[in-house]
Amino acid sequence: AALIMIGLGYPGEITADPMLRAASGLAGMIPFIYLVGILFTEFSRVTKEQYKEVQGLIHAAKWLIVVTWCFYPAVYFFPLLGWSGSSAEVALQAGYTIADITAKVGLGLLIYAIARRKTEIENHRAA
Ligand SMILES: *C/C=C(C)/C=C/C=C(C)/C=C/C1=C(C)CCCC1(C)C
Repeated sequence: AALIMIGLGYPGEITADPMLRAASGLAGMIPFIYLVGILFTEFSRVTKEQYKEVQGLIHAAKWLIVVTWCFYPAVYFFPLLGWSGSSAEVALQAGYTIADITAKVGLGLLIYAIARRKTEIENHRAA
């Protein structure tokens, strides 16, 4: 679904035609909504199977993914609001960069925190 989402969004990203951008972006929204739905249900299901001490962190990871992923289509649709030229391009690239840093670095730190917490719990139980 992620590959299909990127594949559908790509033609709109490299065109100057606003109609193609809109159609391509809307088509990409279909697998996106499917993915976010899966993320939500699966995260909620597996969170219950984890130690109580890490459930809050996993919950935070779920929300970080959902919120940061919504940045991408929002930024993608920027140029369709009638904004054009170099400032629109800079806004677009800045938007994607902020989304990338938050989604990747933020999620990486949360995963690290979850792994540490679980290791602490398991070491404590083994001792
Ligand atoms: C680290 C990179 C991440 C998390 C990238 C996520 C990208 C998306 C969620 C992209 C979504 C798009 C749509 C929903 C519509 C079509 C255009 C895209 C590909 C920007």
